[in-house]
Amino acid sequence: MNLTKAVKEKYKKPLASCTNEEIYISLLEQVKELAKEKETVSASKTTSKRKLYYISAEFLIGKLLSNNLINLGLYDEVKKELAAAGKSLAEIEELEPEPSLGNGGLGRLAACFVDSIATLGLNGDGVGLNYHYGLFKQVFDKKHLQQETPNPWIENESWLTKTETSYQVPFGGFTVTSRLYDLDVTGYDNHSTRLRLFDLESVDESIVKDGIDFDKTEIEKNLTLFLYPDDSDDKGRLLRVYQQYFMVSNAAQLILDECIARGSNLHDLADYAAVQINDTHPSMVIPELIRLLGQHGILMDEAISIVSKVCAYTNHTILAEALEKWPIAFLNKAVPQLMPIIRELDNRIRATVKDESTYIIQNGLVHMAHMDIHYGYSVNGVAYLHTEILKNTELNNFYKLYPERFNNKTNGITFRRWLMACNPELSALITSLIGEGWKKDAMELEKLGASISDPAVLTKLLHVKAEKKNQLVSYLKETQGLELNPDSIFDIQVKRLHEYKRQQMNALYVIHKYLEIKAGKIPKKPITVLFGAKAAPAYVIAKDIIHLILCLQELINNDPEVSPHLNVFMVENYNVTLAEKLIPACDISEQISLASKEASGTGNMKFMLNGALTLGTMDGANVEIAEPVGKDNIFTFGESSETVIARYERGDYKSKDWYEKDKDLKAAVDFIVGKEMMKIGQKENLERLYAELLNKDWFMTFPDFEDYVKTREEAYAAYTNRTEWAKKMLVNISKAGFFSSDRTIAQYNEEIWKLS
Ligand code: GL4
Repeated sequence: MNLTKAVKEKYKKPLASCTNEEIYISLLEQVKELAKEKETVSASKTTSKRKLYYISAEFLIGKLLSNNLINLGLYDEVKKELAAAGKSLAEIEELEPEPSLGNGGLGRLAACFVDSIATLGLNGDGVGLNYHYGLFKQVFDKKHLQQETPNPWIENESWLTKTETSYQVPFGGFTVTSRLYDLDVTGYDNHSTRLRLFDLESVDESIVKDGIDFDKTEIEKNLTLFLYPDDSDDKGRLLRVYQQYFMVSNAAQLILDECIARGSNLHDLADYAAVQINDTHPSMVIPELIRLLGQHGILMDEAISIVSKVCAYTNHTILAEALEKWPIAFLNKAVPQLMPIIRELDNRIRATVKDESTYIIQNGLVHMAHMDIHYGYSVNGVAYLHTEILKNTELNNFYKLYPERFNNKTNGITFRRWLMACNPELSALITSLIGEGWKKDAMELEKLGASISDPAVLTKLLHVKAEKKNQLVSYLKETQGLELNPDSIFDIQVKRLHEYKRQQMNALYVIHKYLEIKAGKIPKKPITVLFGAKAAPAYVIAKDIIHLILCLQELINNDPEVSPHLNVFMVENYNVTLAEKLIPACDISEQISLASKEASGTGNMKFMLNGALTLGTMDGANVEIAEPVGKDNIFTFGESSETVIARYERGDYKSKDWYEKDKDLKAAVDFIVGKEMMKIGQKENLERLYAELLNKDWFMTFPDFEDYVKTREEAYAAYTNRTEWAKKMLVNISKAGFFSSDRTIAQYNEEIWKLS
């Protein structure tokens, strides 16, 4: 790429005289062009007849400029060219709006997967929706409460390319016309694929008012306006059904069109297509494909058998709230054409299976996951422990029916974005030690083990960490006005706000530490506790937890007795862009979910890869991190998933009993409604949270509190021995190779998709 020449042609002036906006637009055009070329080359190289369609309601892709430049091998070159003209690539990157087309881990996983599909040169596309607004922008108001505002990302110049493809999508009573937009996804080193995002041309952004409110009944104007409209009411839930059907009907039409064009007679569809159903949001693709095959003259028996060889399902959670069950009345209203097919699918199960708990339709509700499991050929969990819990507990009734369908695919992350792009300093150090091979074969990171006793390497590693901390300090100062102490331990918890992830337990620790310092017990090393999280707009307790943290921030950082030793910050509007700055700067990675509840986690992997040590429960992929790094290089605590599951089964958890027993815990909990907090915070929010913890604490923070405090102190003590700590960092980095999404995708391909 020759940027100087490109801007000369476009703006008739030298690079040095262009504004950052002009350069950004030029770069975007150039990169799009190159990605498209790679796309054509990749497509012509593809040998497999079977093509993967990874259907997902979320693709949390994040900013694309620097990632694309890295994948195209142009990053250093462009950076130098810009620097020579007195321009900063970092400043230009800031201009790009982030496409936040996902809520959290599930959407980010889908984005990592598309990157790996491209990198491995697999014949596959991602298929989803082109939301005009990503997940809301989070704003903290003067009362220390979260407010939500719209988060637009599509500008005149964007990564999207409008295509000629358009379909009719029939709903009960009306039909809409779709439009496909493609977004080229570059893989590392010479490959590329596409994200195919369907939109509705009649969407009207002007119906959004008062934050993120809009009329949820005007489907033709709102269908692709927002990622997951607030589903706390029935109108929101019904809109979700419309969105999901719009997504899968378009996907199914696209799949059949493409397969026919590539030579399928549809009877042999399974030779041409594999569909991965990412969580239950795309589940209606099963009856929709059956319906469309029927329109092509294929009878029900055969259509069902074809679709059952095409579709595979990934389960991402055991939380009941996320296992979708739609009222029959909703489906009858939105997609009446599907209900007879769904009934037929259910009747076939009723005729052959005794266990009623597996039926698709129960008590007027359609269980989407049940349909996926009966009529898909594969069911996978996303980490070893999660899959075991599915098999033995949550989906045990299905496992007994179809043991051969169940398999595990432990999640992974793309090392291009989560190391090469966000931490070039660490990447350079790694490359200087073991060469470039790790960029394509992440398992080569193991070679770092040879440097474990090399003091020069350990010093360099600590330097890189210090540099990333300094960069974060400047960034948060400039963008959010936060004053962090770079010479403190950075202890970070960033992820969606949810009670099972237990940010409230971290906050209780902060209170405990504050009280200790007030009582004269000063930590050896200053501590900075960082939070980043959005709470779903209708999730009341989650918002109360944010309120608690913001109040603690106000109290602690302004207390001259405490703030030299302890600081607390909640960054505003946590998103992928911020994650890319926070993760490389982290010392201690908080992964403290209640054992059994975090299906996998992927943040845990990103932190480990960047040399942070995990402080975590034996949950999700933490279990698989703990194993290779060994107990000296991770800080684990808390009850096991077996203990937790057994306690839920007994149903005898009473948080008050624990509160009465543990005086430190009691003091921390009482502090929430004490006079210091009441001066800063809102009585209603603090009292509600206090009552929730004392009377319910559904995610059992109290039983784990004591061990959490003890283990956290051990981690802080270990930090003071810098050489030993650097060794622990290096072990973590060297054992991170398994968590590359390239490995995950290779396994999906070998064991589920079988593309070639
Ligand atoms: C999630 C899980 O909560 C998370 O543990 C997992 O890493 C992620 C990707 O598999 O999927 N499930 C849902 S729902 N949202 C998630 O982030």
